[in-house]
Amino acid sequence: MNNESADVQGAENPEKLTGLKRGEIKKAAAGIPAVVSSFQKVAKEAGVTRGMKALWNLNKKGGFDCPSCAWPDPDDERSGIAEYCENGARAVAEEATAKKLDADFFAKNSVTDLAKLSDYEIGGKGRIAQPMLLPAGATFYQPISWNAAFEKIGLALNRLSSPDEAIFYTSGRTSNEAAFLYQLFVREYGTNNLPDCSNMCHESSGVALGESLGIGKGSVTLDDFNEAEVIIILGQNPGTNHPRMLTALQKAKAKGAKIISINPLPETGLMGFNNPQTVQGVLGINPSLTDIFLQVKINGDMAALQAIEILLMAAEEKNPGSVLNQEFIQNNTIGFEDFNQHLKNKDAEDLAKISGIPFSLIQQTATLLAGKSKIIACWAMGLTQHKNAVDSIKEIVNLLLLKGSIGKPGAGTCPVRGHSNVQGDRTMGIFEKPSEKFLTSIERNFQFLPPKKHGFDVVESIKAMHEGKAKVFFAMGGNFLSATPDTNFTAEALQNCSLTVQVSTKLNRSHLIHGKEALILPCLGRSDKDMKNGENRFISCENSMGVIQSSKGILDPISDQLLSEPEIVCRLAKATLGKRSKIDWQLYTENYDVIREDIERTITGFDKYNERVRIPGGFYLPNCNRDGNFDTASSKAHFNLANVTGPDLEDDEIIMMTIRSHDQFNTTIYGLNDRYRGIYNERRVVLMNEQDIKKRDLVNGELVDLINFHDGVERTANKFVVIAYPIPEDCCATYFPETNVLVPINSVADKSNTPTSKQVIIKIKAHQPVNS
Ligand SMILES: Nc1nc2c(c(=O)[nH]1)N[C@H]1C(S)=C(S)[C@@H](COP(=O)(O)OP(=O)(O)OC[C@H]3O[C@@H](n4cnc5c(=O)[nH]c(N)nc54)[C@H](O)[C@@H]3O)O[C@H]1N2
Ligand SMILES: Nc1nc2c(c(=O)[nH]1)N[C@H]1C(S)=C(S)[C@@H](COP(=O)(O)OP(=O)(O)OC[C@H]3O[C@@H](n4cnc5c(=O)[nH]c(N)nc54)[C@H](O)[C@@H]3O)O[C@H]1N2
Ligand SMILES: [Mo]
Repeated sequence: MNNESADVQGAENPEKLTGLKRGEIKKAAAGIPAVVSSFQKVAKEAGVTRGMKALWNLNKKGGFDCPSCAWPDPDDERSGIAEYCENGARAVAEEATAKKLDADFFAKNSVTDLAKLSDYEIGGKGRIAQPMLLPAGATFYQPISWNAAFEKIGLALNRLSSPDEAIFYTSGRTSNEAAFLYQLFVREYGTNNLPDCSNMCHESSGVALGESLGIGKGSVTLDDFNEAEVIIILGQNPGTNHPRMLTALQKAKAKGAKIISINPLPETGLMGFNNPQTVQGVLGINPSLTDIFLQVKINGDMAALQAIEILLMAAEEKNPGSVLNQEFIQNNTIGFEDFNQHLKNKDAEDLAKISGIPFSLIQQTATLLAGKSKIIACWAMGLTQHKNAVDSIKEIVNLLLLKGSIGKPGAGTCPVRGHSNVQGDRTMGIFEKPSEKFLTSIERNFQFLPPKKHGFDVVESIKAMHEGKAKVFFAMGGNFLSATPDTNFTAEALQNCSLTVQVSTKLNRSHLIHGKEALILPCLGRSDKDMKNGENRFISCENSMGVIQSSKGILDPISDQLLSEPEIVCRLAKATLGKRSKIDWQLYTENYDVIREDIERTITGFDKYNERVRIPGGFYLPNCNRDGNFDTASSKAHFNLANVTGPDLEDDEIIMMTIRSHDQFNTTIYGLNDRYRGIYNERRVVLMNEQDIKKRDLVNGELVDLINFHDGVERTANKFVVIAYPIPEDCCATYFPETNVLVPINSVADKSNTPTSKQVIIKIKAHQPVNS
């Protein structure tokens, strides 16, 4: 597995520790320290004036959409003072940084030297300022003109024996306009190889919701939070990853909603929140958010949900009509009787035990839910990145269906998306398995025959490159090497390619672990002005709740050699397809309205796109569930029958979840602290239960090695510090991407093929220094 030449994890000595300091686990998120911390970060990176200008326009109507997460802005309040959070400000600081990497920088720093740095150090280098080429065999990137770069890619693509030998990845920050053009180019070129970060993120939600409810997106709007009676939050850490959600939760609570949190960790934001925008928050008066905390074992969610459902069904039987919404079930669902029978064969107490949650708390939860009818369920990566993720999410749907909690105000599904436009990219057709309907629409509107054969998703792409079946890798954003599983295997896959191309804002490890030749194409970010013919152009995005709104950058780009993503796609298309193309790519680069007109013609829900996107606050896309309809084959919602399954752990095995610290955005590491969890200055840590530490004859603070053994391959991540933490037994947590080396390429979720990043079976042993 080891490839000597690749420093795939960073640092000559990837096991370099930075010096752990421990503090208290915080009782409440945000508050004044968060505001101070965000201002400091922005001022340091971008300078005071540039930084404040960016913050002032963040998430403001007419301003730019926060690049950090996909949580929506309040429909009514998206004006006046900007709505932003500490981590949104940090994401902006990263992008608005005044540090630029030009030809000089690359002439001084070889690829090998840069690869020795940690991800934190690489991320701190700055924005890429001009297109760069790494010629075959070279160790230094060299400047290249945009024309020469496009010509090189076009040649490489046209030289392949089939378009299916190329892979076109997308991360989730790409605008609707860029994404639509990108998939159009890729399909006219002739392949559906369009993997995206969704494959590693909410794919399981899309599959589960599509099959159960007929639409792969969530049904709630932000207003529903104001009417909800109960909000269940599973496998999500909003205090860090969607901080603005805490404001919505706080408002909901003020209106009487109860909050149930299901998580192996007592996450600070869910426990309490000092809203910096309220007087109480400033005074540090901490209203607890969670009413019932169910500290589930990793992947114990389905067991917990089924136990709750059994109790609800039993209560209904005792007192018919008092607990379940029989009318809803009768009129809108199929499979209820089978579901009822299925659960009758199970025992709630046994299930509670499997889930790790005391039965009394399961009973308390069922009692609460029995009397309520407006329930919202929110979830994120703690649910989607498991082998049985699709079934677990369908179990959430089962619960909502029992209560008739879909398609009415104050109730519904809320998969909380990650990247700020990951949902929009899918709507635009970034998908390796496009529907017939979508392809027909492309054919009708653009007079070419798009390929029908499904393409590769992320995991399939890695395997295809590894086997030599795919040879050119093109990434529209992201950091493929570090975000994907099985880092060493993925490194070999990328190194097998004849050409790897990264369209990027900032330097990352995917620029350093590369194909025979490699290109970096620097693009404008969300906060940058996109000037054309004297006009600053806007693009548009879709948030987690299906609202399309415009986003216009306000900062002067750090270099005049950056291109917008739509422009990059158009020039790539021209260089590759030339006269073969049926499309006027030049026109798109001149005027983004033309792109939006073509989106409107091709994709449902975008009527009067150009007009409505200019309305402050944007517009909602249609959502069948929201209207009480289910676009399944039967036109009904489906109950799903699943059985709790889990890995049988050997005595010395433990389940590891790979999570985000407070100081990172995915593979971009802002800092070395995880303030809310009381962990400072170190990322190579493993959070363990006291009993599990004892059982292995280890002690708090000891150095350990982590080992995974899957498919006959040993994967190791060495030198981590043990942290005793309130996490259930047989479970441990580490940070992503440091432990992606341990996530087996073949360990994926059923149906969605998502890597099981929250369910990695490992052994933990006292650290063995190399050469000893
Ligand atoms: N600041 C910041 N914001 C971000 C990101 C970031 O990296 N930094 N990333 C963005 C992206 S792309 C995404 S997808 C989202 C991710 O947002 P989250 O999903 O909140 O991110 P994770 O850190 O992966 O957290 C997973 C949570 O699930 C819990 N968990 C793990 N396994 C289980 C389980 O089996 N059951 C249950 N019930 N819980 C479990 C963990 O304890 C943790 O609280 O955030 C987005 N926003
Ligand atoms: N073990 C483990 N692995 C995981 C996860 C996990 O929880 N555990 N989470 C998964 C999830 S949910 C996701 S979404 C993926 C994330 O996977 P990716 O989206 O591939 O990774 P990011 O770290 O978000 O990408 C960061 C890079 O994007 C580039 N970038 C930033 N903004 C822009 C822009 O506007 N345009 C362009 N072109 N480039 C830009 C910068 O160069 C930056 O270095 O990781 C997945 N991997
Ligand atoms: Mo994500």
